[in-house]
Amino acid sequence: MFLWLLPSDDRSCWRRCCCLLNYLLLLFVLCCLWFCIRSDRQLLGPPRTCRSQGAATNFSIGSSSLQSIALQRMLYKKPDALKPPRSDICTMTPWFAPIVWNGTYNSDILKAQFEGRNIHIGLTLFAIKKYTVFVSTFIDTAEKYFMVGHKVTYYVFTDRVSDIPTVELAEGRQMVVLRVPTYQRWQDVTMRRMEMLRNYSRQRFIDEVDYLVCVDVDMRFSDEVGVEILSDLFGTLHPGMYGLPRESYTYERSPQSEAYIPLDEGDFYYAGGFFGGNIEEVYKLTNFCHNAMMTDKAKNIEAIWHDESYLNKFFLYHKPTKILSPEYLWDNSFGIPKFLKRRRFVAVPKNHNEIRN
Ligand code: 5GW
Ligand code: MN
Repeated sequence: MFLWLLPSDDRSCWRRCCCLLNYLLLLFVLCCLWFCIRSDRQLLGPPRTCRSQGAATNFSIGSSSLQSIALQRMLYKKPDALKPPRSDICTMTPWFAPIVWNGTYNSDILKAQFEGRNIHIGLTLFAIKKYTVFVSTFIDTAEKYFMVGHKVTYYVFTDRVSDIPTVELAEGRQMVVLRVPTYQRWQDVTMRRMEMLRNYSRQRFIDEVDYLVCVDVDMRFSDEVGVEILSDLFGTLHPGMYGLPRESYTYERSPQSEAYIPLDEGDFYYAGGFFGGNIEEVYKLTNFCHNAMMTDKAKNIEAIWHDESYLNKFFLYHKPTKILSPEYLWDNSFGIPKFLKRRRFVAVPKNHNEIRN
């Protein structure tokens, strides 16, 4: 209303100024709106940076749910970046797979990492023909030392279901007896394990367990075997061959065989009596071994150490993500070398003539 007090020229000038100011204000409001919408879109879009570590969070990607691990305050000896925990043995492969020896890991930290994951482990054993005599010692000692505190299912493959003893198991542990065919040739008895593990991995294990541990039955547990062994794919150093040059490993040396490994190749000699991993990896391993055996069989060939030879071929070109030291598969007939601080899983002496006929 003061405008009317001004001269007419000044009035129109003042109006123009007001108009300009209004336009500027409108532009400012529009800019603000545009920025708001833009930042809203960014918030709704996919996260651009990793979530901060430390807090326990559950989130989903596609259909699978991932869980991050939060550790509590713990007191333990600090690792030393300039000093390996042990210098008498090799603890790491050139493809960065740890080799599990006593004194190289802290089981409290590992236990805390696995806590809350509620993992379920399948332990597979074959007791065909007279090998059923080994089952009760195997299970009794496994109850004491194998994955104590975790969910465990023993899968006992046998042709003599009525010979399998009923054993009282700790809470969270169960036994499943699976009837399988008998093969006449003993070589087929050990080799066909791959086929059966392959089939059951696809048909059953994938729905029931997170990890499989596949072992010989003529064994006893005599010390802890826990989550330190678990990894996507693991094998075990053979107790008779860990220190030898590759040329003297008893790999299959005939180029006609699918298990053939040339003299200038090979990392370790892995034992047929202890391997495992997640179900997908165990499926790939057993499927490869069974198919390779069938290809050889069609040519009337059988690798020198049967399933073990094909296992070694697989591990050469599909390197395990973890390797167990011979602490996990020992035979007392090899004595007790100084570097062997624990014997966790040991062969039960058997009368070959008596048990194999
Ligand atoms: C029988 C005769 C000769 C070799 C093996 C067998 C045999 C093996 C058998 O009659 N029944 C049977 O269940 N097996 C399974 O194959 C067992 O799970 C056994 O632990 C595995 C490997 O055979 P081993 O333990 O006799 O082989 P080594 O090399 O450990 O002595
Ligand atoms: Mn054995």
